[in-house]
Amino acid sequence: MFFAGCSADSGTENDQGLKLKDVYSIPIGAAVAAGEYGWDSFDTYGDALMGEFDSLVAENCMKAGVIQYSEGNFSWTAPDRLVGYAAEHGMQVRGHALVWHTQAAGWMFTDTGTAAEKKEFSRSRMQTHITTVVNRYEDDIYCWDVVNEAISDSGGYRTDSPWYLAYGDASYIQNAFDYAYAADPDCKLYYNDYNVCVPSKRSDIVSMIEDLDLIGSHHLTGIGIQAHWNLNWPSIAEIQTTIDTFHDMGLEVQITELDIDCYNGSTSLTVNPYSNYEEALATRYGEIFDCLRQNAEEGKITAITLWGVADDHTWLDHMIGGEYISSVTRKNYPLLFDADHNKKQAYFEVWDF
Ligand code: 9MR
Repeated sequence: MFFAGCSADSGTENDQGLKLKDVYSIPIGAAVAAGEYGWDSFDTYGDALMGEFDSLVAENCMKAGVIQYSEGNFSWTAPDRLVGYAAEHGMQVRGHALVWHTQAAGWMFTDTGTAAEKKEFSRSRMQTHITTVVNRYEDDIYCWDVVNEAISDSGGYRTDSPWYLAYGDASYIQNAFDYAYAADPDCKLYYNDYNVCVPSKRSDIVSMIEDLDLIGSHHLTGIGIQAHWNLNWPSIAEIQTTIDTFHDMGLEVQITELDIDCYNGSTSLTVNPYSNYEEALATRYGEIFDCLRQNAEEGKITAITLWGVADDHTWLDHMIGGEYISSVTRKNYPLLFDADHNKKQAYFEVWDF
């Protein structure tokens, strides 16, 4: 069901008591923290704001190095809280992420032994990890980002990933999908990446899917387009080409980590006020959601997830010109709710069609 004709100008969505999740028939989600690292999205935002969404993904608490911080020791508290909240509020949950070079569990790798022993050391730990985590949330999680960011920005596989190094090749990707499928054959299994709208990286991802036969032999269901975008990039045409490329391969496509860097990748440390960006951000969200709505109607994308709820908690505050610097804070305004949890002009643009 699509609420064609909804308009923020007429206040339609407020009059009808509708929420963001009512804009389209596909789930609209947000990345949340469930207490890990001291931040709790549910307590911070409350049910009213969380109720704008009908899908959740863990910002950090389900990543390998966080959820299984040492061998055999799992940190279930935050992920259990997340899936519990979702169940209580009728929300879907995306799983993020089983195999990734960042926030990986260091103990899954070894420096000792022959190449074959190193590979087996990591392979068996990957299998146990995926089996344990996917099994536990079999009834709660409908899709997993099985492999995250395996392609390098400079071309080809990310060969400095600890997973690639442990295996000596990209076959860890095939294993990861096979183990996830074995643990829950009904789960949708995704490959997730950023910069997917860069033509060369997009075609590297296509090559990976074909070379590793991920669709035919390893249960790949879909592609997650992370969508860490900015006010100017990528073009709507490039977004459309990206969606079409994977849809034409027979894959599901989801927008998995949408946010907009108002500084457009600049390295300047100058903090500008939100008012500098309010209109441009609203226009940008408007054109992006016009595109995504069209693709949702055509069945080409099956979910949209924002990487956060409101501007008071965003990784982009520390992302300076492509580099994450935790010691530096440059306030950014990438989401649909402001730092005080009010709806931004961009929020209303999402409704304006
Ligand atoms: O938002 C996450 C941030 O809190 C973590 O410090 C960071 C660690 O690398 O990961 C961030 O989330 C990333 C996501 O898991 C994968 N795609 C890129 C996201 C932003 O870095």
